Amino acid sequence: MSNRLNTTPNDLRAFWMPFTANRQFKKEPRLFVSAKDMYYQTHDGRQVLDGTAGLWCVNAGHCRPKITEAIREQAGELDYAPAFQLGHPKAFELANRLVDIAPEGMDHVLYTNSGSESVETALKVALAYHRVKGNGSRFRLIGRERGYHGVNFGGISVGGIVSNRKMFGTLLTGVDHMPHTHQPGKNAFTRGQPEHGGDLATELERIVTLHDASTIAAVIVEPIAGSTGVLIPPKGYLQKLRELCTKHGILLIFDEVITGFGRLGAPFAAQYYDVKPDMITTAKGLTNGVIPMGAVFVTAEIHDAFMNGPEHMIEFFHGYTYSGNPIASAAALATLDTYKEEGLLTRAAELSNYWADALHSLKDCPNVIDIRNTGLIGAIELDPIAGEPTKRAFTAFLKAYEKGLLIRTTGDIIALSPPLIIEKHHIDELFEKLREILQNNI
Ligand code: PXG
Repeated sequence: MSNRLNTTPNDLRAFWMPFTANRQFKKEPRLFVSAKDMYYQTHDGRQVLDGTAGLWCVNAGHCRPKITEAIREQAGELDYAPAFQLGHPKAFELANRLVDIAPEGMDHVLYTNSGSESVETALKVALAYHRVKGNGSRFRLIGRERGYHGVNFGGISVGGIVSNRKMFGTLLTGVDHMPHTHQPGKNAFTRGQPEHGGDLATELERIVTLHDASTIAAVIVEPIAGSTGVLIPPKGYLQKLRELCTKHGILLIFDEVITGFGRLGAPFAAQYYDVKPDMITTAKGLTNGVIPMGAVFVTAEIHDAFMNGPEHMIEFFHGYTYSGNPIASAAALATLDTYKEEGLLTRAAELSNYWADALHSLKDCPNVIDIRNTGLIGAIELDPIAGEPTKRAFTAFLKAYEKGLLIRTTGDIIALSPPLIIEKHHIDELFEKLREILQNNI
């Protein structure tokens, strides 16, 4: 007898949803059916202000005509081209356009389909780079507690979120972690970079002393840790990491999957903080979240190290069926055009003071224990309900959705990252709604 679910088209059971409380959701579904600019429309006909740019990705706002049109046209002109040993013009054009806005020296791009794949790609490039340079003993990868680098095995190994790791066996070997930099006791309610914690970068020196630099390939960090609740780097922290990596011949990878493409008011966090990594991983805002695509930026030095041996030989044994997919490339080109035409890669810098004022005005709401911000990112940390961690923030999420506001929560932290087209009146609307929710003693 078949054990198939007796499904009808609107039955919700078959789809096992990602990072979702499936049973709660399916009792009270929340579906978006359309979107335009700053707003979603729900299945029950309500407008919801997008306070999170989807999942940190819709930087230019929703259903932007240029991007929609580029996808439509590309689908009718060249739908797919093999990615290995063949190409198509837009993938090359896009790589050049990306290199143009990247920090100086980031001269080459490898394509992926997601942030998780960008991370795996960067970690593999790091290991292979040392090997082609004759330093094959550099096999260790260093991440950080509370780091999020996607959900594949490399990413969860260097990542520092216990629930994303504990179910999945031994993970990658040869991985170590630096401590995270979140010190709410010392830094609560800081605007921008916290004063305390820059010295935590010297923990890398301790790890180097333990393992020896000759065994370490790369350090990977998010310049701002997003998924674990918006942890802004303390003053001097990233500079110190750079200094130590250079001193010990270790590659520094910035995972900019959320900070890339204008979130902080510069194209990349590397530019915003004026610290140059050896690789940058990206996805999300690359195509405005519309088509899955990621990119890994590497320096000429890394790229050139592989360009040896007979010319008919593949230099790097890695890549995806959809690397540089034509429709994704067209979407990304149109996204970059939109960012450029509307000044979106630097717009967060213009709005960040207004944003910070509105955000920090919630300081007096009940149960708010910290507020932090940079660019168009904000976080409100709530005091967890005793014995019921995450519940207070999840309640805020549900109430916000009812009130027509999309927020994101992680643990008991509310994270905000609106589309970069946000106007001041949207900022007012967002924080008025949030104040009403928080004042109600959730
Ligand atoms: N690195 C970083 C720094 C990320 O933030 C990934 C890698 C993985 O990307 P993909 O495309 O494989 O999902 C991410 C993803 C949130 C949230 O609300 C953050 C992410 C994804 C979904 C939700 O904090 N970041």
